[in-house]
This record gives sequence, structure tokens and C-alpha cells, in this order.
Amino acid sequence: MDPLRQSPSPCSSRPSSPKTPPCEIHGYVGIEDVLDQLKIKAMKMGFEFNIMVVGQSGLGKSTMVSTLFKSKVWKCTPPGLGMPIPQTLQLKSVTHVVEEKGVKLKLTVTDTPGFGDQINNDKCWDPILGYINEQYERYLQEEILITRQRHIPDTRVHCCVYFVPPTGHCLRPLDIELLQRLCRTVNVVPVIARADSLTLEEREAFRRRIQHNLRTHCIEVYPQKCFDEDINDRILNSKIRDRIPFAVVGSDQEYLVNGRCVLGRKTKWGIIEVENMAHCEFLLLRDLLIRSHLQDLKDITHNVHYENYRVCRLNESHVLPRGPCWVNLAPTPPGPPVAPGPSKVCRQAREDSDDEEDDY
Ligand SMILES: Nc1nc2c(ncn2[C@@H]2O[C@H](COP(=O)(O)OP(=O)(O)O)[C@@H](O)[C@H]2O)c(=O)[nH]1
Ligand SMILES: [Mg+2]
Repeated sequence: MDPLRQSPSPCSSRPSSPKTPPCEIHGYVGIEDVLDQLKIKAMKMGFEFNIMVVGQSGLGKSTMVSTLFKSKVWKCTPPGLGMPIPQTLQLKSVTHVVEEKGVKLKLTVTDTPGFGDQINNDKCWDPILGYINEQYERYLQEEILITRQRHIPDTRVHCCVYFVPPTGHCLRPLDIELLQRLCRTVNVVPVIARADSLTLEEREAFRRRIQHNLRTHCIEVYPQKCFDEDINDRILNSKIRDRIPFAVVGSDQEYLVNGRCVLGRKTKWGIIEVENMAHCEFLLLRDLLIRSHLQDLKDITHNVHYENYRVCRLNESHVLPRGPCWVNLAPTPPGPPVAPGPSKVCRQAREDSDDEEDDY
């Protein structure tokens, strides 16, 4: 970024008009410094990221929340996470601000009580979908205010980690029902829970069967193929799609292995290390959520899922024909609006219009 760096100016080849002085721009203008400006702004603002864990009771959801917070990237224990994990009885969010190299991340993980534990599981997904839509509604109500906050607090769920029981067979009808609904509302990353109960061959066969089930039931989990923006996205995301659902193991206990302190599960025959790729794929999940796809998960949430919700709500309230300045939303409807599935059109339309709205 040397300001003195010279580059040939396209102006120099043009004939100069007699009135204007000949173009003197020969050198480097510094457009790439915009990236630095964005970085400084983003670092000041910090990032908000919200994850939700969903699945039947006993699959290790609450343990995974602890694992995420205690694993190497964060190494912190938010209040309440240090004690033994009780059974989750209601939706509960844990937030912690994590700082690494000056970058602040406000990470919220929402734990849900096991669903499908009853004899009659009719509508057992309502509280989960209700919570997700409630966060969209909150955001919408803030967004439509004439005098609105410069930065709207974002509690929308950016990613839902869905725990599949390690049966080794295939997805259960209940999993399919819920996944179909969830994928229309939120980004979903399925994982094989308690993967230490399966052999490596069983994990692989189970993964393939789940992938087949997802395809035959048209369940589009994250990263959705239709949102790959270029060949690089397609190459990276294809590799991820091939490994999803990740076979994960969770633990909030630390053990000493070869002089290193590791998060793991102690068994009679050894320690299963959570952050060891030879033992399980927790690292793939964490890298997808934080390292490689955090911003994309947020973008798809905003440009596709939230946009679908917003359009449905505005249509319901019959406000669209009155023009973009007129908003008069009815109070929250009792049920979630029936949003269409992910739509590339929506995402692009939103991207064209929201540049000045997004704070980061
Ligand atoms: N074998 C095994 N047990 C696990 C794993 N994760 C959690 N557990 C155990 O499963 C039990 C239920 O875990 P919990 O996190 O409360 O499950 P939740 O009901 O889904 O929140 C606890 O005894 C955990 O120690 C795992 O990956 N493998
Ligand atoms: Mg729990």
C-alpha cells in the first residue's frame, strides 16, 4: 500500500479537452485502503453471532454449548456454565463476548429443551420455530421505526445446529418433519450427536444415509447449493456438503494427555479428544461456524430468511402497495408466517438494497 506506487493511468491515453487541464493522475489512488477502513470499523463495532442447538433430550446439546465456549478458540466459561449440566427445561440463551487479536465477538448460544420427548409429538416444533420467528419480529419492529437505532441489536438465529441421534440407521420421520420446517426458516447444520457411540465405518455409512434422506425429502441444509456465488464457493462448500452431518463429540471436562490439557471424554480404554480430528469432527463444526462461514451465515439469515419473513409480514399487513416509506404493521400474528423456501432472488434483491443499512 505504498502511496507512491506508480501505475499507468487510463486517463493518460485519452485526448485532453482544451478546457480541462491534462489529467495528472499517474499514480496510486489508494482504493484498496477502503478494506482497511472497513476492517477498522468492523473491529470497533464487533460481531454478533447467534447459534441455536436443537434435538431430542440427552443427545448432548447442553454439553455442546459448554464445549463451544470451553474449546481452544474461546477458553472461557460464561456465568452458569461452570457447573454440572442440568436437564434443559426451557429455552435458554448464554452470551459471552470473546476477544481475539482485538476482534470482539458477541456469541450467543440458545439451548432448547429436548423436543419429541412426548408420546404425542404433534407440533412439538412450535416453541422452536416460535422463538426463531420472534427474533425476526423483534428485528422488524425495530427496523420499521421512523427514528430507529443506528445499530439494531441482532438476536436473530444465524445458525441452528440440529442433533441427529446416533442410531446408525437413517433420519426418523420426526427429524424429517422438523428439518423441513427449520430449513425454510433458518440456516441448519445437522450433526451426528454422541458420535463416539459409532465406529468410524458406521459413522460414514450413517452420514451417507442421512445425506440421501435429506436429498429425497428436499431438505436444503447449510451451505445451500443455490447460494454458492462463484466457483471458489462451490469448491469449498462441496467439500463441506460432503462431510455434513459432522460426527461430533462434546465434553466440558479437561484431561491431561501427553502433557497437554485437552477437552475430552474419559473411557476405560482411553480419552476421546473433542478437538482431535482423528477422534471426531467437532473442529469442522467450529471452523464452519466461526472461521470460514460466520459472515455468510449472517448474510443468508439477513438476505434470505429474514427477508422472507419481512415480505410475508408486510404482505399480511397490506402495506406493500403504499410504498416503501409507509409502514404500519399489525401486532405479531399468533403463528409464524408461512415463509417460502430459500430464494436466490430475495437474497440478491436484498444485497442490492441493504448496503447502507448493514453496520457490518
Ligand atoms: N458418549 C457421549 N456422551 C455425551 C456426549 N455429549 C454429552 N454426553 C452426555 O450425555 C448426557 C446428556 O447430555 P446433555 O448435554 O444434558 O444433553 P441434552 O439433553 O441434549 O442437553 C450427559 O451425561 C453428557 O455427559 C457425547 O458426545 N458422547
Ligand atoms: Mg440440555
